[in-house]
Amino acid sequence: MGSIEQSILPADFLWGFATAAYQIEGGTNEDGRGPSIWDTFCKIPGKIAGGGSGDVACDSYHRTHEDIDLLKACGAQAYRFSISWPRIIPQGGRNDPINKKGIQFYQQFVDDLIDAGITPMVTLFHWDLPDELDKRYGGLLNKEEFVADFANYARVVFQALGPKVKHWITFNEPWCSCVFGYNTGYFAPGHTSDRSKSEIGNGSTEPWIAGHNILIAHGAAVKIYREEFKPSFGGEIGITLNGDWAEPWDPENPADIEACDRKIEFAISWFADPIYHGKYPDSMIKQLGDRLPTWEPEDIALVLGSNDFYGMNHYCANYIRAKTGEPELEDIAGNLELLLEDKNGCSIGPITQSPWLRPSAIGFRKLMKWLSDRYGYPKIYVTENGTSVLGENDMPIDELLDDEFRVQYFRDYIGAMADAYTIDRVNVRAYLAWSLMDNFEWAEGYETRFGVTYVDYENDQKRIPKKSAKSIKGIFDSYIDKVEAKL
Ligand code: PNW
Repeated sequence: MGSIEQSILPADFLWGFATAAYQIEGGTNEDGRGPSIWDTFCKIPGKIAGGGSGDVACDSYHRTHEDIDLLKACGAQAYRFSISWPRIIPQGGRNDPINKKGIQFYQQFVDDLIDAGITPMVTLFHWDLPDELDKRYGGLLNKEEFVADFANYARVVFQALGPKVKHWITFNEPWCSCVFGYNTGYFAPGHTSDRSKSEIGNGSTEPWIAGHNILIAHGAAVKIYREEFKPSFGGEIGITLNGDWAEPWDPENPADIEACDRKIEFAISWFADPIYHGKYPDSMIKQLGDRLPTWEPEDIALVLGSNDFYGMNHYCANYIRAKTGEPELEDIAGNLELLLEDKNGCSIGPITQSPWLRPSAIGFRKLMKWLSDRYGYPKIYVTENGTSVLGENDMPIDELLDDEFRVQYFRDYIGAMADAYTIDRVNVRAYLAWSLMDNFEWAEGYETRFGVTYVDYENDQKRIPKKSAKSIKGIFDSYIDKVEAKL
């Protein structure tokens, strides 16, 4: 590299690992927890690979100390986890009883994390909606009820954990909740227009309604936090959006190049434009017409400016090929195809266990720059980044633990992030690897592993760190600036 200076990350950069309640906790019937839409969804035959559910998962509900030990052994500074709404309010609603035991569980956990020197980052909603709210009024589809119930739940959690938790995430990946929950039916509650998969659902309208309501609920929770808690507790709050990078399938075709921006707009700007610009992207308005809800002045007032930081979940990149005909009614992507290979048959990245995930670290850097340009260089927290490994679940244990593929993924992605910070002036300040341990990978069940720690589901959920668990600290140490002020 000669005279080129090495990229760095700032001295106060915060890094660690992420998980989500339903994916790790288990204990679904314990201490008064109510069912979530995922408990119900997992009971429907054929929805989850291998017929699994989160009933036991990693049993983290009973092993918080083991999880904290893992974090310490990895040298982690932060831990992002989510709160199970049906543990806090088993039926979910604002007039329903609050479950003290649920609150105590998370209070104790936060205390234990802080005692261990680990900064908690809390997600309020990582998809496990109390089932009762879906049955009572249609869950995310009912604006008045859902917003009021989420706001109430958020206030209860801020009150319980507010003095100790300084980093809050309202919603995890609303795109997944809307598209997989209400268009393809791949996730709970499984709505889709495809009657062979579900008796209910309208994939051409419901995703847009659910997304609109999530944004308003996010805005309502942020207003409560800023008005009632932030003045005394400090702290910050934002939403976490998923989004992958897009490269043209044919770089010489202007339609494919244009479709790349449209792809990111349909995936990310759907939520980020209202938050940073107070409106939906023009490309979405054009394609969706009156199926995209319009903003009431009081609603957009809640949403605009509601991020203290941009929560970025990011995994991979795709090649994008524009479709030529009129968009289909059920289209959620922006009238384009997502492909893993370009025009010449070149793969965007190596194959993993997840059909949708092929790593491309340069795409991470490019997307951070794209977001920074569009949204005015916000503070970015990377709230998830990681990979599955092809065939990992079937490997002999020694081979599985030696997950060099995952280590290389982290080297490449963390390096790309340091380049984005150093060269592109992207204001990235935190990074949480997905995931601390193998866990319930939603519709893919337990067959796909994302952990830096192996979980032996056959043997009492025993945890064994993989090579990647031991490698991330060294990667960060090589980038994080040792000297604060060079000015
Ligand atoms: C995210 N896709 O989900 C979630 O936030 C995590 O709970 C999950 O375990 C992790 O990524 C790994 O999948 C996604 O199909 C699930 O494009 C599926 C997709 C994207 C993100």
